[in-house]
Amino acid sequence: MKEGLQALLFDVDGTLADTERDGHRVAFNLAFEEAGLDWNWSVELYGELLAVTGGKERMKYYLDHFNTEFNRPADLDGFIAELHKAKTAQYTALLAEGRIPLRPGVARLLKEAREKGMRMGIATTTTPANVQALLAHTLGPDSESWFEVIAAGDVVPAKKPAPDIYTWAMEKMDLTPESCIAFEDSENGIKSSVGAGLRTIITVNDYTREHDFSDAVLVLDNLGEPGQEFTVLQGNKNTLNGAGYLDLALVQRLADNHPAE
Ligand code: XBP
Ligand code: MG
Repeated sequence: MKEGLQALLFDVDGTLADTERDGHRVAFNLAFEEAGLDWNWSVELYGELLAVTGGKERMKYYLDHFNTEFNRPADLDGFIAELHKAKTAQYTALLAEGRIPLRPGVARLLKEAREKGMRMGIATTTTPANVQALLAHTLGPDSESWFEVIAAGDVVPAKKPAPDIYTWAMEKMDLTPESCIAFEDSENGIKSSVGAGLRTIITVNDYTREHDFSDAVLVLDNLGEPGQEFTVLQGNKNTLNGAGYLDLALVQRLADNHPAE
């Protein structure tokens, strides 16, 4: 029997909120300053560093490719781990100040899915504390419970673009790719979700607008709101029936029209 759509799986950074340029990047620079390091990641450099997912992995990539002169401590992994803890503290403080809002349509779609009993999960490369802080400070203290699974950070050996985090989330939810659809923002993200067999809806941001989303079911500038329509960047407009924002009915139509392979 063909399974209908049972669950929505969400990426976090760039998808739920536009967190990278004014959130994570700022937090990294504050942690570097706090540690007395002369490292400073500009908006442009950070765009290059985003090729690597995971903050710890991104700092190592930075040293290997952009700061080879740095006099590395003997325990480099330990040094990076400590720096990353400080960065996470800085980032969650930024979220607590309400500096990073959810993207258009995200709260609306999450609330509709919850009201209509659509199961939800999160599959992200970021640190669990960051997800908890984003949800708490944008949707309220109980919003973490809206998601059956928060698959985040180091819970899997290989981060995106590997499919591991999505596969892990579906295993925990006892779901197959045929009954899920993923929401992503980047090339690393869609490689991961499609690699796990998932149909994927993309909302781009300034860092990812030019990425390759040829495997996406639909590419939008954002999920849209009534009166604040989305722009379709890629996808079959017939399925959209003139819709201007993504609601659950449209997600289900997209899933029905694009059977999982
Ligand atoms: C985005 C990432 C994360 C964040 C930084 O994750 O790659 O590494 O940039 O967060 P996603 P951490 O798009 O999968 O949500 O420093 O906690 O890794
Ligand atoms: Mg992302």
